[in-house]
Amino acid sequence: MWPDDFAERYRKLGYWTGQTLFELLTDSDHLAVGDLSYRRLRDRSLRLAAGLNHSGVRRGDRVVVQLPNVTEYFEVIFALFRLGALPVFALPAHRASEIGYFCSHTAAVAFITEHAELAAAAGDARVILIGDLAAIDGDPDTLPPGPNPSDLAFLQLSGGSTGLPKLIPRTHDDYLYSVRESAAICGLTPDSVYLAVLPVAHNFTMSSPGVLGVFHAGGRVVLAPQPDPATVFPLIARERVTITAVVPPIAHLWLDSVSLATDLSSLEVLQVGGAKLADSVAERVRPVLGSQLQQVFGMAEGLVNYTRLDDPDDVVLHTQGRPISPDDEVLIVDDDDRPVPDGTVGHLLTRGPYTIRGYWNAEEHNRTAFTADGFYRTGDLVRRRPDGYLVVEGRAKDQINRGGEKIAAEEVENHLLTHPAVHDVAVVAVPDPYLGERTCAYVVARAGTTAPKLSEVRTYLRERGLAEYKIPDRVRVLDTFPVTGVGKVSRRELRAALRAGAR
Ligand code: OOB
Repeated sequence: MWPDDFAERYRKLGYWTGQTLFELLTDSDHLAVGDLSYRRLRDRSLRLAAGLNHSGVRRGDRVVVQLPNVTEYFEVIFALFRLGALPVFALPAHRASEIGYFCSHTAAVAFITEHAELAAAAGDARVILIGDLAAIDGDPDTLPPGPNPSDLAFLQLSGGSTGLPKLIPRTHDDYLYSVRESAAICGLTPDSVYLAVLPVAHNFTMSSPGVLGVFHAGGRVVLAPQPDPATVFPLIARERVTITAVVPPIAHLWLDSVSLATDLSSLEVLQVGGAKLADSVAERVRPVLGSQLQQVFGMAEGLVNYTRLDDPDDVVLHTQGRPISPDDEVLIVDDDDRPVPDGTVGHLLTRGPYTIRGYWNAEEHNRTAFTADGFYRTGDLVRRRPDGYLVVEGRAKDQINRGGEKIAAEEVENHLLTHPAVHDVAVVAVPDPYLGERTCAYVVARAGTTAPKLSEVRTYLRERGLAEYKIPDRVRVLDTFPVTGVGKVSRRELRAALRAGAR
């Protein structure tokens, strides 16, 4: 993790305060989430922690958690935080392929899910279905000491650009710092009511300021089972929601559906992030919803940028914000790692008090994903304005951003390469007016076979247990792949060439 001199500095500056995430729960009778008060959530999490501990879950153990937006999710994560066991945050959309990998790669002791059909993928991990949780109960007085604040708190998933997803190790200290500062930047108070629309395990919903930011402020979380206007608008009206966070396509959909709304007058702030928000959508937020727009450009690896609530329109509408911390170091460099002047587009590198110094157990990958002096190579192409605000201009990583859902091209390619009729494949992003990007698989058929059609590709990948959002939207068949200069192209270059051609 961080070198000692950095850690010492971050402590001295008061960023790392020596608390653990479990300490976010107080004994207040104010509602925390759903119908659970802070006190009840705390008591229930302690009993669950004791029960899990009794059945063998220990400090440092990994537990893959895959739950939808329900109150049990909170009981589980706070129980694990109390024990010092590490939740591995899977998304509800993940299927056997991803779950199997998370369980085996982390040697997880348990897998907590609502999907009984994924049990077989868990391997040696004990499967705990959501309905079984209520019966796991123990005496909190039997609990062993909890984790240290500098210990890992959980493993978050990276959007990924390689064949297998990388895991992001976050500590109690570093995560709490980003949570506290985010809550302040977003003006959260005990009167805040936050609607969790995106999956609660995503970094945006969890900590930017997310559900944990709300708990820090003593506010209330309301859970949306789905993001569609028919579900969400009545919830906003009934619960007097003050702030929520969405990806651009959901913002777009809400704006187009506002005639269905009864009363959105409580909604003070609409946060939009996860993918680039088009100016044309940004400009409609205040006139149509009556809410302040806040752009959020963040990453599970750490760095989060926000437009501030009192920023002028020019900043809020046309930038992706500025970093949380005065000690977020932002470098914008050319292809040879030389800094470029403000206003010039370059690669964004960053390091700071809540940005990881390496992925979990991925030494080889870390050598290229981080610089020698510990900067994370985000893979994003940005421009810095003279006022310090960042504008996202594109991406250098082999990733598709499908409306905020991240897809590693290589991961999908590796699955398709196992198909008997596929000789070669390159998966690229194609522009889409609604999602920003969709996925196209360019396929070369194996000699003597016919390349699989879209429907076959989709069925094949589903059967391999790949999450639905990673399944290509289009398939294009080519006789051969274009080759450059020396003849042999890496798939990386090929993806770039096809991406350029697809636009
Ligand atoms: C958030 O986190 P991740 O880890 O799912 O994805 C991070 C990547 C960034 O590197 C960037 O490529 C893209 O998502 N991204 C944006 C963006 N916000 C994220 N690209 C353009 N404009 C934006 N506003 O997506 C995430 C984590 C915390 C808060 C918000 C988003």
